[in-house]
Amino acid sequence: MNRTVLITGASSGIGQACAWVLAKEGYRLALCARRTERLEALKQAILTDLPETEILTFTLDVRDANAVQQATDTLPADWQNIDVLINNAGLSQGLDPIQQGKLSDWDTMIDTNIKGLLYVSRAVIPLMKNSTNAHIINIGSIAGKEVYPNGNVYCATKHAVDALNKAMRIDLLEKGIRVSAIHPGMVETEFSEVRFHGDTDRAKAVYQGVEALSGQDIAEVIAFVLSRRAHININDLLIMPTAQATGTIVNRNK
Ligand code: NDP
Ligand code: 8X3
Repeated sequence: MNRTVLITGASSGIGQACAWVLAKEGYRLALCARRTERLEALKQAILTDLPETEILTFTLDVRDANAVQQATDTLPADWQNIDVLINNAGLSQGLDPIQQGKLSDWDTMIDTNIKGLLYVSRAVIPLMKNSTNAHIINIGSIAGKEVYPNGNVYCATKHAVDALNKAMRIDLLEKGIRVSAIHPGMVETEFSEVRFHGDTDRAKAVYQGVEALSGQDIAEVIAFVLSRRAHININDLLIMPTAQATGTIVNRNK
């Protein structure tokens, strides 16, 4: 049977691109996010192009520990073996100095990027027990490798993902589950629109004059990482646009 991948945050950006790229490689797709209608539209679009693809969609807010457990406990019988988990759901909220940060923004980032990733991993890892080729991909960020002005809490959550990636690698070693972190720099998705609470002009300015990465660029690297022979684990990759040297040093001369 083809490998089954569960992708969190598949309704947009990197997660959506992973769904497309892995569908083309013959994976069975279990796709979740909060925006169900987006998942349904994605499913239909993939089925139009690639009618053989097996796709399961379900609504999930990764911040809700009970909902995460319930969703994985009630997966249809033929979806209870998961080979690949892509912990992609995540977001940034605000870009404020720490003394002015909004508590609700902090809670949302911590609950989604750290606690959500933990809840999903804890619920899905038992579903990998029959897989002969199990692999977890954790989506970190350049923000998990360095900090930048006003990035404070978002950077802290992605540093936590970096730490959890290393910790999972140790704890899951005996189970033979591969664990890899993908740390992108600037990727043009809905990320900045979400960070700036729907301010599209401010979001557009982030990508002005620079060729950012696309979700597809990241998804293709993930497909490569997943396709290595079983004795190879790519622990950690930092992937930047050519025009971006650090979180904040960007050549905008495009
Ligand atoms: P998008 O905003 O385009 O996509 C984010 C996805 O996460 C959406 O599908 C969204 O779905 C989902 N999501 C957010 N909150 C929740 C939640 N509580 N429960 C379930 N799903 C949720 O951004 P990206 O594709 O860019 O972001 C994907 C990942 O990549 C994130 O972890 C982000 O931190 C990381 N990243 C992004 C970079 C960038 O520059 N864009 C760079 C480095 C890392 P929905 O709203 O439907 O629930
Ligand atoms: C998203 C990229 O540079 O805004 O993780 O932190 S950045």
